[in-house]
Amino acid sequence: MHHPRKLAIATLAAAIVAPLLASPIAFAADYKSEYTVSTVLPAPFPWGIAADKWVELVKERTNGRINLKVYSNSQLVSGDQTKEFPAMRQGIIDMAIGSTINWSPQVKELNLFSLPFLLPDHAAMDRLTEGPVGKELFEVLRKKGVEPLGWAENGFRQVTNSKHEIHTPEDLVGLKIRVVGSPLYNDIFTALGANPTQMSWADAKPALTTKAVDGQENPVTVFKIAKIQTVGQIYMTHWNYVNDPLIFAVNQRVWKSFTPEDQKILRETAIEAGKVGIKASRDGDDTALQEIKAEGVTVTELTPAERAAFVAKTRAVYADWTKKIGPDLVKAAEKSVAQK
Ligand code: X2X
Repeated sequence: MHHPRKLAIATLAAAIVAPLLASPIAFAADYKSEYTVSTVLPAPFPWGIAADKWVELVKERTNGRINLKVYSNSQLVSGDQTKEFPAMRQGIIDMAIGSTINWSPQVKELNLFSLPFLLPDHAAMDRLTEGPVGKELFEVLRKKGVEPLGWAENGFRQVTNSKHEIHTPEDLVGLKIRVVGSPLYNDIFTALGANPTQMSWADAKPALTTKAVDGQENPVTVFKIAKIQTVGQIYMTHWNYVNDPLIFAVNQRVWKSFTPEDQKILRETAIEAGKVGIKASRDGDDTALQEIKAEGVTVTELTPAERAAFVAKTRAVYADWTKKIGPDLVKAAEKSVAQK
C-alpha cells in the first residue's frame, strides 16, 4: 500500500512538472529576447543586404517571436574574423553569416572555394553549392557543431594594387599584398612571386592608406563600396581567381532550442535572404565594375594566354591543397564544375 503522504507529494510534483513538459509554450519561453548574428560587412555590401533581409523575414514570419540582431565588422570577435566560427561553435555568438575563407582555418574543407581558378563562372558556383558538394560541406559543418542553413555570396575576388597593371605573374613579383585568413592565400601569392601578408578586414584599409601594403584582393562590390580606389588602389585585374560564398549557420544548442516549425522558418528565410544577397552581389559586381572604371580605376582583363600563365603558376598550390581539403571532395567539385 502507498503511504498517503508520499502519494500526495508525488501527485503535487507531477501536477507542477507535467504542464511544463507538455506545453509548447514552455519551449517558446526558453527563447532569448535577441539572437546575435555575426557578419563582417554590413549593408550596403551584398553580405549585409543578405543579413538584414534574414532579420526582416524571420521577424515577419514569426510575428516578432524570434529577433535576430546583426553585429557587423566582426565586432563580436574583436574584429578577428577568423575567430567567428569557433565563437559560434562555443555559443559565444548564436548565429553567423560567414565567409568560407574566414571559417576555413577551422573547417579545412571550406578551402575548396579558394582553390585558384577552380570556378569558371556563377553557374559552376551554383552547381557546387546546390549539388552534392554543398550537401557534403553542410554535413561537415554539422559534425563541427553548427547547423548550416543556406548560402549567400561575397563574390569572385579580384586583385588590386597601387603600382601598375597586372597582366602576368611577373607583374606581381615583389608586391606586398594583404590577404585574408586562410594560409592557402599565402601560398597562392607566394607561388606568384608576391609578398603576401595576412591581416583582418579591420586592418586592411588602414594598411592600404598608409601604403604599408601595395595591394589587396576582394570582390568588385567590396572594393567599390569601401572606396578602396580613394586610397590609391587604381589598378584592378579582373581575373575571377576564386569565389567567396557565405554560409548562414546557427550554434547547435541554440538550433535545438527552436521548435521544428521555427527551425523550418529559420531555414527557409535564410535560403530566401541568401538569394537576395547573391543577386545583389552578382548584379552589384557588374555595376560596380563600370562605376570604378568611370572613376579612373584601370581594369585589366586577361587574355586566355595570360590567364593560363596564372593557372600554371598556381597548379602546385592547387595540388597541395587538394590533399588538405580531401581529394574525393575536390574530385566531386571538379565533376560538378565540368557538368553543363
Ligand atoms: O576580409 C575580407 O577581405 C573580406 C571582407 O572579403 C572577408 O571577410 C573575406
